[in-house]
Amino acid sequence: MNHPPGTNRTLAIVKPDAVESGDAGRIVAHLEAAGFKLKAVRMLAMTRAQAQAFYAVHRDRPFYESLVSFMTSGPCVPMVLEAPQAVSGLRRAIGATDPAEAAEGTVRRLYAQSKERNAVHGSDSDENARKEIEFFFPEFSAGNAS
Ligand code: FUP
Repeated sequence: MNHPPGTNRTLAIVKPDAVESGDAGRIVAHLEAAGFKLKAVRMLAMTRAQAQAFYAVHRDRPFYESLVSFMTSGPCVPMVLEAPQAVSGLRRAIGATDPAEAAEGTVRRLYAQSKERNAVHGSDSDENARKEIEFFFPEFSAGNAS
């Protein structure tokens, strides 16, 4: 393959709102049907420290504290997904941050409640995908995963 290691993988998270509403399985099935192969998955309740670290890039934004509270309000389901052009493909499949702006048939359009409680996360670049995969799956770095 021509691409650097990891560029065909991305990280998705089914967020606490969608786990609570019982849509986690449907969201995984939606992504599998969209062509992503599930390579790793786990469920955890993030600590505040984990959520703060995961969203550190947003720490100066007005929604940061609320976002951290939401992301620690219940368990979430991070997963590693594999497909050609995984990062851009997942962003397309999940839709715009605000479900009111998300395209028809996208995960957020189907399952999200608001811009904050928006059902799912998807890495926004290959570099962030590698970092975010490492964050939740340290055993699954590009070097040692098959
Ligand atoms: P996205 O990459 O689509 O998840 O969106 P952003 O990186 O812009 O935002 C990260 C997370 O912050 C979103 F998933 C939800 C949250 N957010 C808010 O709660 N309010 C906002 O106004 C913008 C983002």
